[in-house]
Amino acid sequence: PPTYSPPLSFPPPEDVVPTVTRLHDIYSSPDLAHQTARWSALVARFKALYDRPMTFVARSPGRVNLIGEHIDYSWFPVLPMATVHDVLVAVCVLPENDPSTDGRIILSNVSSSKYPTRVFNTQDFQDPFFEISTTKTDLDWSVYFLAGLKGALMFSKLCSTETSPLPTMRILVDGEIPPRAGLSASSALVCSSLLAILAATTTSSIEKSFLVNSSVISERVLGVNSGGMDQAASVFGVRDHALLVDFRPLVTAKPVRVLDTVPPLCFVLANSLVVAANRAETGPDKYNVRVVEAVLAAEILARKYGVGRLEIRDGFGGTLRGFYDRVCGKEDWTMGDREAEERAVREVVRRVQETFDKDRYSLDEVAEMLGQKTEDMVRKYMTRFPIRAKYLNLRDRSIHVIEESFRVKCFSSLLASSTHHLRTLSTSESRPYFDALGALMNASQASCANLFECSCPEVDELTQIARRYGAAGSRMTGTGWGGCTLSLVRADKVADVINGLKKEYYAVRYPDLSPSQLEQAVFAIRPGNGTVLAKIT
Ligand code: NG1
Ligand code: MG
Repeated sequence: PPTYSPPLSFPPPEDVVPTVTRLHDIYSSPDLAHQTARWSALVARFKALYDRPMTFVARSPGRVNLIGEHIDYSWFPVLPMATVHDVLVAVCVLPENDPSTDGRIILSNVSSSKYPTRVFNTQDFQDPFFEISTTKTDLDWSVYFLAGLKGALMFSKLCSTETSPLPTMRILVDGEIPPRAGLSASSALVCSSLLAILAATTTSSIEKSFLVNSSVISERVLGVNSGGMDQAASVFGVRDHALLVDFRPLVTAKPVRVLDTVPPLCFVLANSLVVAANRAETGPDKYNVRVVEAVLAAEILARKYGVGRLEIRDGFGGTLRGFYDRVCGKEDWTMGDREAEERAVREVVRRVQETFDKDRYSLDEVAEMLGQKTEDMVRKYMTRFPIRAKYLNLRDRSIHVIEESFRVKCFSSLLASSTHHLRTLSTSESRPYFDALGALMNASQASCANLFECSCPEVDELTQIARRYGAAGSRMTGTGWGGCTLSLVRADKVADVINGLKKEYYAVRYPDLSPSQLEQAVFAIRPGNGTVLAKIT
C-alpha cells in the first residue's frame, strides 16, 4: 500500500527574485521555440511603439492548484504549481535628462484592441496610498497594474526601502494566461507589475517573500479578501515541481517534484468557460462570504473551547488553522504518525459539529455565538470587504477546510514519497499511488461541491467526464463557481482524456469554438518556473 513517508524535508529555495539573461533560465526545451519567437516579437514591438529599446522584463506565471482549495485564507498549507503561461511586463525607464522625459507612464498591451493603452502621470502617485477606483462593474485591465504599482510604493515606504522617485516609464504587457479561467492571470499581472516598479525604483535585491506579501495585500485593494496562494505559486514556482506553500510563521514554498515518476504523472486542465466568480463584482456574494464564514467559525470555536485568543490574519480575524493547532497542541505542519493525525482531524471536526448544529445561521445568531452585538460584528468583519449575505454556514465550511487541509498533507507526503520510490516501481506497483492521489482529488471535488458549495454543474460534469476517460482524479481548481478543472492522468491516458472532454463537453456545450479556442480551453499542463526579472542585453 502507498506509504505516507518519508516526511517532507526540502531546503527552501533562495528567497531572492532571480535576475536572468537567457530564456533557458525561464523555460524548458519544449517551450523554447515558441518563447523565443514571442520575446523577439515583443522586443520589436516595443521598439516600434516607443522608439527606444526595452531594458528589462518582469515576468510572472499563472498557477493551478493541485489540492487545497479555499484553505489559504484559513492559513492552511496548499499545493499549487506555477504554469508555463505567464505575463511579461516589458519596461524602459527614461533617464532624467532624456528629452522625452515627461513624467508619464505609458502602459500598452500587445493585445491592444482588447486592452487599450492607458496613460498615467507619476505625480498622481506621490501619495503611495492613492485610491484605485474599482466601482465599475467591469474592471479595466489597468487596475491590476495600478494595484501592483500601489503595492510597490506602499511597501517600499512601510519597509523604508531605499527607492528613487517614480520615473518616466514606457511599458508593454504581453500576457499568455487565459483570463478569467481560474489560472490567476490577475495575480500574475499584479506580481509582475509590482516587481517592474520595484526594479525601476530600487537597486537592492528583491526578496520573493516580500514580493508575495506585498502582492497579496495590494491585490486586495480590488475588493477580494484573498489568501496568498496565487501570488506565492507565481513567485516561488519551480519547473517540474508543485509547491507546498505554507503561510506560517512566514510565507514559504517547498518544491515537490511531480514529473519524473514512472509512468509520468500528467495534468490536464479543462476550462468550463463559465466565468469564475471571485472578481470584485461577484466577490461580495461568494468569495468574501466564505472568508468571513471561516473566520467567524474559528473565532466562535476558540471562544467555546477556551483555547485562548487566536493570532489575527492580516488585521482581519482568527483562522481555523490557529484553532486546529491549539487543539492539537502542535505548530509544525508536517505529516507525523498518519493515524494520530487522522484522529486529530476527527476530533476537530467533532467539535465543529458539536458547536454548529445547523447549516444556516442568521447574522444575529452568529453574533450571539460570538458574544458580540450584530452591528459590531458586521462593522468588524463585514465592511472592510464588500459582503452580501443574510445567512452564514459555519459548519460545512469549517469541515471542508479542516478535511481539505488533511488531504493536502496526505497528497504532498504521498508525492514526496513517490518521488523517492516510484522510479524504481513497475507500472502495476505504482498504480496504488496514482489511485491514492486521484482519490484525494476526487474527495476534494466532492467537498468543494457539497460542503463548500463553490463548484457548479458544468465543472462537476467536466470532472466526471475526465474520470470516465481514465483520469485517476479530477477536481475544480481555483476559486470555483466556474473556472477550470485539473485532472491527474497517467501519460499514456492524456490523449484519451482530452479527446473525451472535447467530445462530451465542448462539442455539446460549445459547438462553435474555433480549433484555437478549443486548444486554449483544454490542454496538458506542466509546472513552470516562478517570477524572474529578465535583463535585456
Ligand atoms: P483564483 O481562482 O485564482 O482567483 C482564489 C484566491 C486564492 C484562493 C483560491 C481558492 C484571489 C486573488 N485568489 O484564486 O487565494 O483562495 O481562490 O482556493 O482571490
Ligand atoms: Mg484571480
